[in-house]
Amino acid sequence: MDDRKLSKALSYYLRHAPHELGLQLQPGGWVEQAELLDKLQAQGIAASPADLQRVTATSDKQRFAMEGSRIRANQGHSTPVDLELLPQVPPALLYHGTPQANLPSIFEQGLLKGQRHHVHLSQDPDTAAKVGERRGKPVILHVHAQSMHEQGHQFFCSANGVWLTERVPPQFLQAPPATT
Ligand code: HQG
Repeated sequence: MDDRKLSKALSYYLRHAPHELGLQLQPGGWVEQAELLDKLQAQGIAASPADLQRVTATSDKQRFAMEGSRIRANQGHSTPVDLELLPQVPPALLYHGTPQANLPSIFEQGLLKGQRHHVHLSQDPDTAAKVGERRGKPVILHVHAQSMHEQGHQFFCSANGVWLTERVPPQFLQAPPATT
């Protein structure tokens, strides 16, 4: 299996469907690498410890982390798991890239987490643009994270530098000036 396919399989099983492999995530989202490899094998996915290590080391977004004999997805889960993140003070501004078509709903409801555990926010506009591009030409929203924090909203930062919060109400969002 090539690295991209293995990375996708890891994202799927470690973030969304560990039960489909018969895996139970430990606190922090960790699983034993050996157990994961055995269970992947049982699904017809042949991967070696070296494959796991390479995919973890080369993931463009540092999706996975290894610690001792264990591996986890750093963020992006939809399956219930306690990632043991500690609340942190966010930077004044964070960014979120999303297709234009989502804006009316976003400015009505705010940014919602959907299936994920949190709304995902980026530290810089370029990263937000890359996230938004997955779904079409993105608009980069400014999120007034410091004001949110001052008003009691909690922020977390994942091991791979994604800022996470429960919800962003519309009053903390700002769209860029229209350029036509
Ligand atoms: C939008 C990737 C309408 C939101 C990336 C986004 C990220 C609303 C979509 C990570 C809305 C959700 C997360 C509202 C939010 N009305 N649309 N009220 N609130 N939306 O994929 O942030 O490749 O769940 O703008 O790098 O795009 O998986 O979230 O367009 O870190 O490792 O609803 O996924 O990482 O989409 O991306 P997603 P996201 P991985």
